[in-house]
Amino acid sequence: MLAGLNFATLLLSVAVCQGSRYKDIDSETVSVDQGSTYGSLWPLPQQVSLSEVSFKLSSSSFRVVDAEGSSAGPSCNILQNAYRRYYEYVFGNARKTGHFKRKAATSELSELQVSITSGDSDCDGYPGATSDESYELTVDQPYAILKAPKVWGALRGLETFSQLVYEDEYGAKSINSSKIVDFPRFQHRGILLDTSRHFLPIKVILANLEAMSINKFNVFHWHIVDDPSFPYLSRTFPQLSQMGAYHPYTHVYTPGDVKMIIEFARLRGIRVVPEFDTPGHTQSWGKGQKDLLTPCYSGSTPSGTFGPVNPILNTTYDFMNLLFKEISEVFPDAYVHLGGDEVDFNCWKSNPDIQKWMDEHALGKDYAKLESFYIQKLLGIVAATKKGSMIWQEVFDNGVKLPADAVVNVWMGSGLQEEMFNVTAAGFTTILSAPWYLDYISYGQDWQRYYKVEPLDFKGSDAQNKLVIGGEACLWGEFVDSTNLTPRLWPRASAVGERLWSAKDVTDVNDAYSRLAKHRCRMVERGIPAEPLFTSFCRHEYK
Ligand code: CP6
Repeated sequence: MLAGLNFATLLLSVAVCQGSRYKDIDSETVSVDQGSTYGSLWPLPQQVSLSEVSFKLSSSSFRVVDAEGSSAGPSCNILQNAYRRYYEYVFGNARKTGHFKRKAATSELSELQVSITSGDSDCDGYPGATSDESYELTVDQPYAILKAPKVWGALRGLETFSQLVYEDEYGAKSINSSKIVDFPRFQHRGILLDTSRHFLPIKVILANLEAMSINKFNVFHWHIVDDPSFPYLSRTFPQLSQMGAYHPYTHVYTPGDVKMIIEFARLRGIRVVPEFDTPGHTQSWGKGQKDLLTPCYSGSTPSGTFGPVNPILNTTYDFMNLLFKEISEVFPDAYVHLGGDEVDFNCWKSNPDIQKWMDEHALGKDYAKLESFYIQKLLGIVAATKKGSMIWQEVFDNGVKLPADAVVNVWMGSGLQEEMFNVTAAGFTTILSAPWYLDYISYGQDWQRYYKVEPLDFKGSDAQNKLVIGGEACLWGEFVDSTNLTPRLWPRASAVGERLWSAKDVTDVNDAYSRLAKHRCRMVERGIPAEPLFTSFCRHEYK
């Protein structure tokens, strides 16, 4: 069929169809790179002063070392690991042998000294909701100095240092004398990946954690299970993945896999917040756990299909108790995401036992109340494991009495400002996802749309603004797997990264374009297949 079609005609008709849309896209599209005074820095640090004075960096003499008096030493894995990583990134494609002098020449920078300035470096811990990521970087002779209260800031500063290094035509590395003072505008800067719609191999997850650290993201929101598959291998309930995963051995995350992902993330200052979404989005759970889901009825007989988690059975809560106890032990983060989104009430409506129970408990026909009853109990179960809860906005909207430390994840685009206002007026912390659904794709430079979002663009008080702790870019998994996930996410998520890290007034799209195009090439050089912004080339193309 297709072979018979004239391909040129096909293309032409597509172009004509979209004709009306071309104009406004073109006016949005920045096609001339006017250069940025800030080189390739991304996200832009809070304070940057760069001088014209430049130093050479030689792969044979340059070292990253612990400064004297640093509270982290050679036993700090996070730093030692990062020193090696960034040395490789800086000199990765430089000629290795004999080209440079062993001894540093006068115009050479010989060392980056890293100093952790607070008594406890946090080196042996996990990053958390209040971790300090600030740092100060001074590049001058005879050495550059990176100071940070905690290792987390040192990680961000090392990334910035590596972004200041540039290459001359002969491949020699240089860096300019500079002074940077930096800290994030928002504490919570997340990426949501969905491993249920498609299984994502460990390698893909790790590559994206690496890309996250390059973009100064610090939360991996792991939407690990959902309707289509249950890839989490539970020690307590192994039948969940045995029956519910796409494949019981090849498409699961074993305890060892999960450990590896958490450690890889920790070394990059990234929290791993798992989401076990209930009571909706749980079709795959039902395959391995009998009586967990509500049987749907057609008329007076069970139809053979199942709905959300059954909220009226004690066995449901026994199960959740054990599962969330395990989760609290497997995932070290102080928060677990409980979902609570998009619950379809039709099945509950059809089921006579649910009807009867609701009558007995004076809930009438209010299914949002039934959902709230369930979530309320689940919040208690999670609180008993000493964890905090994150939940999607519906849980707040339904009037559930939330613990004071609950985090409300706002994802619905309509009525967004009002929702942000209401959640913060009620005193809850919130993270914004609604404008950053990166699974939506369209023609042109949609990163600019994500870039232009201002999270505090609702009419709240200062106290309300403080409750907006950040945001998340979401890449839901229906249309992505290991073949296309990384280029679809990067550099589009980078736009969100700068919005969440940099100062509020960093909004110049032309300046951003120039820096982001270079930043994207840097990701490509580092082995991350980030897609192009527009017509361009990279000095070192993806191999
Ligand atoms: N899966 C889950 C999804 C979505 C949500 N939850 C979703 C809904 C609407 C859009 C994109 C994603 N795929 N579990 C909502 C939070 Cl447009």
